[in-house]
Amino acid sequence: MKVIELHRSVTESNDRDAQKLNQELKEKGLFFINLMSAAGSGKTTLLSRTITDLKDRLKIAVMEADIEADVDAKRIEELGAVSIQVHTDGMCHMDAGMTRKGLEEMDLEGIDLVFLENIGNLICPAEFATGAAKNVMILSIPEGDDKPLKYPLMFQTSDVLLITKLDTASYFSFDLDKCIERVRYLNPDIRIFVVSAKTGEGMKEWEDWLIQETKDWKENKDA
Ligand SMILES: Nc1nc2c(ncn2[C@@H]2O[C@H](COP(=O)(O)OP(=O)(O)OP(=O)(O)O)[C@@H](O)[C@H]2O)c(=O)[nH]1
Ligand SMILES: [Mg+2]
Repeated sequence: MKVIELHRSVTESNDRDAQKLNQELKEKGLFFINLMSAAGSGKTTLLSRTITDLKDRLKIAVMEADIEADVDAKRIEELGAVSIQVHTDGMCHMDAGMTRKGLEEMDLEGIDLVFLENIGNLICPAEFATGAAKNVMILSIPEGDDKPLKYPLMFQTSDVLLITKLDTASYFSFDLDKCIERVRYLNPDIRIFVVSAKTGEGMKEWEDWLIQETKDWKENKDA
């Protein structure tokens, strides 16, 4: 398992670095998604299920960012997918320069889609662009339907929201309609999928979206 130590990028503008990386990835036709959520909301579980379900349709690689450990990258590697573990020197987010370094260390030959599993929290990752084509976030049902009120920037900077752990809905007083209304107030254009990575419910819609977006990104690579 490859583990890379990264340090804060010292550059004038993270936004500019992110834009440059985004453009380069477009030229290569490599679709790159920044996956964000609170710790333990189910990022690695969702990625594992997605990789397994799509193994005959998309070649997926994962960059696992954590402050310590390599357990998540090992979980992905066990599925036979390309993965790398990066450590962020104690920082609670990835920036564009760090992301670029991580990507450079990965063997991306033949890969269609790369996920960055960002550090688990709903605050810092939302403040730093990574160069990703799409920002995707997870809110799991046990976290509560009030999270859009408390962490609005995360919901505003995401292109897609996955409401997960649907199989646990009967144990929590999570008002799905109210939650979606709060999210749409912050971000009317956000795409929402309601899923369970455990039972597979709703996963097909999310996976169809991924297949289509990866294809569109590739086809527009010279645009
Ligand atoms: N019931 C249920 N449990 C889930 C689901 N998805 C994830 N979990 C559980 O939630 C816990 C955390 O899942 P992870 O995938 O490790 O979460 P994570 O967001 O990657 O965690 P960090 O990387 O530590 O931030 C595990 O016990 C999973 O089994 C789901 O859809 N339903
Ligand atoms: Mg994880």
